[in-house]
Amino acid sequence: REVKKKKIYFNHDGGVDDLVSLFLLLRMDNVELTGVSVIPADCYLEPAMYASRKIIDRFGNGELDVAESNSRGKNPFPKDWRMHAFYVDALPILNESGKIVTPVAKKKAHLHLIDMVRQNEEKTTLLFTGPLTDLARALDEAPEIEEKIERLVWMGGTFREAGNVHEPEHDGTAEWNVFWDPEAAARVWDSSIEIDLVALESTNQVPLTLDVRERWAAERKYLGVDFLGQCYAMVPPLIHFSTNSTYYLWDVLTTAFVGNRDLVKVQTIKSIVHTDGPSQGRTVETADGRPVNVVYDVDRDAFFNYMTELAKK
Ligand code: AGV
Ligand code: CA
Repeated sequence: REVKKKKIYFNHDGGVDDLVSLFLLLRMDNVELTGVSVIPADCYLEPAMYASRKIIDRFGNGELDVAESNSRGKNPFPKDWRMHAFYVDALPILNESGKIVTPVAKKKAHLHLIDMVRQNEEKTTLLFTGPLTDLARALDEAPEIEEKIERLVWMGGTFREAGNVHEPEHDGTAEWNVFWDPEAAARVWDSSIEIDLVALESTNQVPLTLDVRERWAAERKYLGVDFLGQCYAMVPPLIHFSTNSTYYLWDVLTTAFVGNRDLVKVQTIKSIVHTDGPSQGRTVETADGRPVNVVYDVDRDAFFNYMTELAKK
């Protein structure tokens, strides 16, 4: 029996978990990817574009193109993190064929997004795992697409005191995807789009740990599981305590939520986005703020089973 497929447009920023998310989306039989675009936030654009196109070549069915973003942020990501896209792009699994077939889209990401939303009769779900700049620009350019957006599912923000930005002139209360372009997040908050949020605290139950790595190593005879293991070999796991470089499955949880909402529990929080000063990029709960649906609890084992089973298919 045919399952009804959700139409998903995916905009990501080339991190290890962004690229793993692309792979998993291609494996979901209840999802139809209508478009993919890459924003050079937590990555460099060229290797992230190559890696995305190679992942689609290897694991997709050859109908997609990938759009480049020309968006620029306010606060650049640390270089060490942006380098990760080079490592994924260089994986032998993605370079076996020696060529890239999936084309680069003619239009830039925000215009590509507008086209894909307009083109589809059905409403599109937007999945964003980097900053919201391309969506903010799309809404400015074509505000009428709002009605054709089913919802936005975003990895971004935190409602706790401690964020993950540790930079000069900042107070540490922001999450990076908001901090890169706080005004873009504020622009999207101003829209009437339904927002599902995987915030920083939503991912506390899904750090990268050694037992997870061992599981992927043990099952590496499956090409897709080997790919997960290779990707997560590039980033530091949680061992004794969490540091600023410890890796969580931030974007993969967000992507899994699109495929299977039963993995998590959500609660609605009203909030605003700080756009200036030492708290720029902070999302704060406020009585008269705009509602967002925030993931507050994850079935950790079900989540890891879900992503690993998808990888085996
Ligand atoms: O803040 C989480 C976001 C997610 O979209 N990114 C990484 C995920 O793709 C930024 C980030 C925070 N801490 C990081 C990050 C780290 N230790 N390494 C790389 N990126
Ligand atoms: Ca990301």
